[in-house]
Amino acid sequence: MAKIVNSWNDWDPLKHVIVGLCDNSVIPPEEPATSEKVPVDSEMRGMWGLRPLRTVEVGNACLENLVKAVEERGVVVDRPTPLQWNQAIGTPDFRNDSMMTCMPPRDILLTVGPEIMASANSFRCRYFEYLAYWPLMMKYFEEDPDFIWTQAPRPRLTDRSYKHNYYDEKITLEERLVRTANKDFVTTEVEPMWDAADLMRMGKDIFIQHGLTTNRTAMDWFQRYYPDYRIHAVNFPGDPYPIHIDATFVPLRPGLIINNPVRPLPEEQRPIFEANDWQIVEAAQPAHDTPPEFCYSSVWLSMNCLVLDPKTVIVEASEVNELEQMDKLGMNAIPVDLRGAYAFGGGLHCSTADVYREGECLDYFPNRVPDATLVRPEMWND
Ligand code: DAV
Repeated sequence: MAKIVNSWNDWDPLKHVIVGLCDNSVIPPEEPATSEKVPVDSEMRGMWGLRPLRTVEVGNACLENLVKAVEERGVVVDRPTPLQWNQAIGTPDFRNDSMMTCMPPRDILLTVGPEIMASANSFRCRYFEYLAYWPLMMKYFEEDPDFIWTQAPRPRLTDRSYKHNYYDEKITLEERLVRTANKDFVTTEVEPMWDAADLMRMGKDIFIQHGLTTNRTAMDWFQRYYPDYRIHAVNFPGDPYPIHIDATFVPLRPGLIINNPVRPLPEEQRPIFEANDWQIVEAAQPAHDTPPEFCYSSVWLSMNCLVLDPKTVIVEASEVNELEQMDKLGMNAIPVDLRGAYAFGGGLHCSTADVYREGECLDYFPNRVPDATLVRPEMWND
């Protein structure tokens, strides 16, 4: 019996990873959670159905580039088993005309040490996405006696889980930013809802972005589920569509984070980083002015990199500014052409989910200071 699953952060040496697949991917129909997130000026507004086959082929070819790049460096790669995502689904609480994809595994699978947990996504179209990973989970379960296979409490996703009329065609960007700053998001607090890509794992500390896809109740749930870890809530008021932390606040190695310059971490949330010698530097400007066709992520996928070890990082090949910045920061940057996969839900980090990184659970924040980000501060008063 072998040790298959182990990962405590995003930078320890990567040995085993899941890379998504674009097969049968669908642009999902509007639903309460998603009508709020497709930017008003996006060509994807009001459009749904199977993605054009040519784009699926290009996306998969890009993912093959990534598979090849990591395999050449000794990383074992697993792939999900896609479902026929254009099927309609139903539960006792809702019906939806289709599912979505299994391309960004990072949104679905959360690895914490020997545990992989399937998420509690707020999008109805993603309710059954975890099934694409179940064959792999069963394999890890058979091979690794210490693997902990978990499913977070399943949200009901009734209409009560969303604010209605949250989205209004006439709302200006400024008004949207005011909402974000006030932490006024489409999801309500009637149950825990979260995407795994909203969590940044740092050993004993887990930082969670409060935004459109992850609510405060989820953070409270995490603090009770992981009583030995410190759960922190962060938010980024400069982002009009805050979804996932990995194009906003990205650790490269112990002590170094790149932060999206238009989505800076608010001052009052910085002391925990400053007291522990974590440097927060502005990420380089994206090389592109617009996202590629049929893509609902922002141009900031430029910083959505995959760290292979504290000295080595994979960066998208066309992101020349980010490649140059990595070099300046002392990282050996490997370019991989992945832009053709962006439309399926993200960049290099999104496209993957950790199975095994060397290393153990360390405390990267040993200096305790008053910390406005703690979800349950009373648990950590020394
Ligand atoms: O900037 O659009 C994309 C993150 C996808 N996991 C953005 C966030």
